[in-house]
Amino acid sequence: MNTKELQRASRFLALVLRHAPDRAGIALDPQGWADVGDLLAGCRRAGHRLTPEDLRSIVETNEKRRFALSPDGARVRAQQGHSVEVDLELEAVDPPGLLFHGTVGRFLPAIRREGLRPMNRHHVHLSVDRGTARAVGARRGAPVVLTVDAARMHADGHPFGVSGNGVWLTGSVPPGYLLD
Ligand code: HQG
Repeated sequence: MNTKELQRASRFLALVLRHAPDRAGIALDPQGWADVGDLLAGCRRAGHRLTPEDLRSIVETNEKRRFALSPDGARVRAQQGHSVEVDLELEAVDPPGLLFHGTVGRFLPAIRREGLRPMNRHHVHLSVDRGTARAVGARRGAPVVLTVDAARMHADGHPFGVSGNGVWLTGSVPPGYLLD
């Protein structure tokens, strides 16, 4: 596959492994893993002629490390960002004192009122640095970076997890923990 085909295949994999496994005619296990053989067959049926080496290359070169292969290479899953029900079995971990969330101005009134909600995903996504949060917000327009008092949230009993690709995840952020 050339670079362009790999990029298209990578986008298709994100769709299948996070949101719509039926688009490749496969099912995910409860932890979000897909059998590599089934997935590649499903990709072929959908017009993406991926070899196992193409898949490995996508997993290894993806700029956000969106996907992970199981240690034996037999299964693959998205590291975060799901809308389908999966249990990523994230360990509860102590977050850094502050975490950041990138959004856009038009969402601020609702965010100030309700706090950050996971919307279509399973978790609110938070970043350790402002730059990453700014880039996340910039997907939608002029970015606005919100600062989350993660230390106080954690002390108050809100669990946090961190995905294999370094995205901090929590169920929701009540408005009182937004510092800006
Ligand atoms: C906003 C990408 C109104 C929230 C990125 C965001 C990230 C509210 C949008 C990952 C709200 C949800 C996740 C409220 C939150 N009222 N709007 N109460 N609470 N929002 O895409 O964080 O490329 O589900 O600010 O890099 O933008 O997919 O979340 O704007 O890591 O790998 O509702 O997706 O990674 O949007 O992005 P999303 P996100 P990938």
